[in-house]
Amino acid sequence: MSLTDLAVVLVGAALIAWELWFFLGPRRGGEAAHPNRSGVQEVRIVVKGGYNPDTILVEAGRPVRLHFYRDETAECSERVVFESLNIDEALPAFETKTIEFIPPTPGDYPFRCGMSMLRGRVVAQQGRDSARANLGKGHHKHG
Ligand SMILES: [Cu+2]
Repeated sequence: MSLTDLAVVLVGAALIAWELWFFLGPRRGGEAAHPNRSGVQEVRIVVKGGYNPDTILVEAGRPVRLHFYRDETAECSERVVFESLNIDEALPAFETKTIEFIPPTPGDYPFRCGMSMLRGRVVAQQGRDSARANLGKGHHKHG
């Protein structure tokens, strides 16, 4: 094996590692919704060339209230669609649109813009403790 071959192999391995981190890593992150006094799990999401945060951790079977603030006029983000929940709503520019639903079962509830270019998801988990436990498993706490 020549030195060039070795370099190619090493670069390839690094790329694979990065891809694994990129696609699997962020899954463990996300922002946990904070339940208000009546137990509604609320999160504010800023829409600007994407969704921030784009991963929201909630407890399944409890109401979720997402406040989408669209901080741009770009056409791309003018609708938000939760296909699995039959939600398709307009997001007026520089306004907050509140979307409320109850994720019936644990699992992923993806959302996207009208053209599927911007993406995010609500991750519903069983019980609030598991949502919290999961939060701690981000990249900062390895080893
Ligand atoms: Cu779009």
